Amino acid sequence: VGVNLKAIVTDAPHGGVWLREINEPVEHGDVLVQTVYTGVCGTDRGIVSGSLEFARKQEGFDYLVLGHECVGRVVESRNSSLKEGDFVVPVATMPGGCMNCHIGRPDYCSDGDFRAAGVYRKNGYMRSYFREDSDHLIRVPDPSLSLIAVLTEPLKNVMKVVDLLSLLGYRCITTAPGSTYSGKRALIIGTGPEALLFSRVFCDMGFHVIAVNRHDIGEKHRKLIEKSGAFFVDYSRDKLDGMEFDVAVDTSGDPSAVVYCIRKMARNGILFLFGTNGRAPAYGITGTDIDRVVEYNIAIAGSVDGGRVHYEKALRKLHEWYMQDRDSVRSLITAIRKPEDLDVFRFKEEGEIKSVIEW
Ligand code: DN4
Ligand code: ZN
Ligand code: ZN
Repeated sequence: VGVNLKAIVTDAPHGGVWLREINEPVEHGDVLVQTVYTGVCGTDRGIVSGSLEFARKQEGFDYLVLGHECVGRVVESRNSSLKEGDFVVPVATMPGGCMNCHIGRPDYCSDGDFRAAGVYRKNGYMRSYFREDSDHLIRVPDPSLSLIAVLTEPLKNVMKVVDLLSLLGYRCITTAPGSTYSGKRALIIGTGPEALLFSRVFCDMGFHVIAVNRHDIGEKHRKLIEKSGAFFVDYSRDKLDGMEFDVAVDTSGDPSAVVYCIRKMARNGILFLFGTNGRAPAYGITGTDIDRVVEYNIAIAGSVDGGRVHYEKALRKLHEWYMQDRDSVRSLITAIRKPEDLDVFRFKEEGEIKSVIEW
């Protein structure tokens, strides 16, 4: 038994992208969800271009349905906590058999046996309907958030880093008086969607935030960064001489940017590595850099994905932003497209922050 669906599929890990009818076998899950919005990000583009080598099809399928950033509407539910018409965000990473997966934290999977919707061994959400277990669905508290809730998945990565910041902060006193981050400095490398989300969350925490890129960015883009309370600096022109940072987040995956961060860290600073770019050129780290990391107690931590708790925190954060100023959070979504517009997977439009597909 199966049902015909419209879906955006790829031939992982080789790439390519097609909109086609699929005959989906009946999946497990107590909730049937109609897809409403899916977000497109660099991961989708990497899979489509064939450069994300870890992408894999779901077992038994000759395609991978794309899509991990999603908002859907419940059309049928056998679970009392979700009812028809509710908007939901699916938790895209599915646990395997290790202990971290058992406690619901597949983002810390210790043997690689997890599955990630739209990326790794599990069909994603870029299809008209999908069936899911209610434990993997988070209810959107207010229907007016249905569009911006598509930012929940990218924002949950930021919320995990915020948790890690407080964990690593236990090493010594790293906060300002009153246990706030007021006046502490944060450096964000990059100006893409993740960088903008990091900037805004860190501003909310009281940090003085500088987001950098190695070239100038458009006026509109810069205004958006400034609206969140952060500053933009083109660090190919202004090296930020004499400035040190308590926290830095790299969203570029570029070794030269990471070495730059190390050289910019203040004593007891924490550097998060978040961006990935296997194709970026090598860049040498020096003995002086290592001396600084040691002498200054600099913590360097990689962070990937997030747990259900971070999806929930992200949704609450989006709600808070929406209540403060609905236009500024809405302006992060720069294009709404149709499933037929497959070019969105091949090109990043000038000025794009987040492109969304409406189903
Ligand atoms: P993105 O829009 O590609 O962001 C990368 C940003 O870094 C862009 O603004 C780049 O600018 C900028 N950039 C590149 N090289 C440099 C450099 N040397 N100095 C300063 N800026 C630079 O992607 P995103 O915002 O969606 O995601 C950010 C990163 O996180 C990507 O590497 C993703 O693969 C990764 N990611 C990780 C997770 C996870 O760990 C989840 C989602 C994404 P320009 O080249 O566009 O001008 O779970
Ligand atoms: Zn993504
Ligand atoms: Zn695991």
